Amino acid sequence: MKGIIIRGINNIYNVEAENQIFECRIKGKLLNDVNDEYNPLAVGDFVEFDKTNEVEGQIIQRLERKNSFRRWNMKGKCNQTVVANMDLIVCVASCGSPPFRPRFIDRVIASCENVEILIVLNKSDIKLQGWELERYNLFKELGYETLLVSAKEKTNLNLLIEKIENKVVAFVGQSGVGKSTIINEILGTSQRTSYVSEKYDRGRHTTNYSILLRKDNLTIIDTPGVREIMVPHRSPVEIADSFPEFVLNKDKCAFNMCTHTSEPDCEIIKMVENGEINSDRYESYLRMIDSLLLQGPKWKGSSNSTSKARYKMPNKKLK
Ligand SMILES: Nc1nc2c(ncn2[C@@H]2O[C@H](COP(=O)(O)OP(=O)(O)O)[C@@H](O)[C@H]2O)c(=O)[nH]1
Ligand SMILES: [Mg+2]
Ligand SMILES: [Zn+2]
Repeated sequence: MKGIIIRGINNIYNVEAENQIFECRIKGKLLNDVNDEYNPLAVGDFVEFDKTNEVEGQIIQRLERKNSFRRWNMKGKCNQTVVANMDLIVCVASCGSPPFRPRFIDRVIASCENVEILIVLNKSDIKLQGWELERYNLFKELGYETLLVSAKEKTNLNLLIEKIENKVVAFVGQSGVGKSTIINEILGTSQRTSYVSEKYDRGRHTTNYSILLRKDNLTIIDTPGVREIMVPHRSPVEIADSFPEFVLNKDKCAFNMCTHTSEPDCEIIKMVENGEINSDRYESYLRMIDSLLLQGPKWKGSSNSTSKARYKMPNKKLK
């Protein structure tokens, strides 16, 4: 039988097939051809499984992925797929509590492989001001779709629904930004919410596994809140390509595969220096490149780098 993984906890996967949910395990210890990741299966994966009884099964194979959202797993020192096969990533951020963190959004964008992205800024009842507002507006100028909502005051949730109808969408973002609250509002579910203060309770999350939820023509995957996100193991050039303002100007760099870090005659560095490219975006990029170094030598032009998928440019044209 074929089905889709809607939840996975401790190697037990809930697989939806023929309007029914089967509790499945992987047949044997390993899944064929899948061994270079922290987890062989993620929510959104299509699998083939054998029914062992009316409600249980054994997973034999993971079917080909059309895309994925991955991050670097520090503990496992390898890439981890958070969600597979979505039509849209909804990156949720908040105006405050926790503070607006644009560099987190930059990293989410760089972790998407072949997926479109919608940036949702929640908690619009708290006002975004000054440089934070400018930095948020920059995403729009760069061509990203953005939407300001408040789950608490139910502002613009109808617009959000319009943008995600008839799609499989994954909500990702820092813990506490309001992912589960938004999802509960629009699906009428009752996922656990509330933000455990990072200061007092590091590492505890209210949502600690991904889950696919449906209602009518809405399909939403809620993902665990994370404090930090590290970009998956990719080449620096691929990460640079997740910055539209770099892509647009990189032809003028002296080097073909310029990483815009220390190469001579780099157009991007020049543009940062003369203020044509936002310096915080560039700093954010450099931090990602630094984090690749911490991941070890494997990424350096490595031939076993499996990621061939290209970053998807925003739809709108840059000014
Ligand atoms: N002020 C305000 N608080 C919100 C809003 N949406 C959610 N919250 C609160 O933010 C906290 C974290 O929400 P939660 O949905 O658990 O965040 P998640 O970790 O991203 O799933 C909860 O205490 C919510 O009540 C909003 O629009 N405005
Ligand atoms: Mg949550
Ligand atoms: Zn360059």
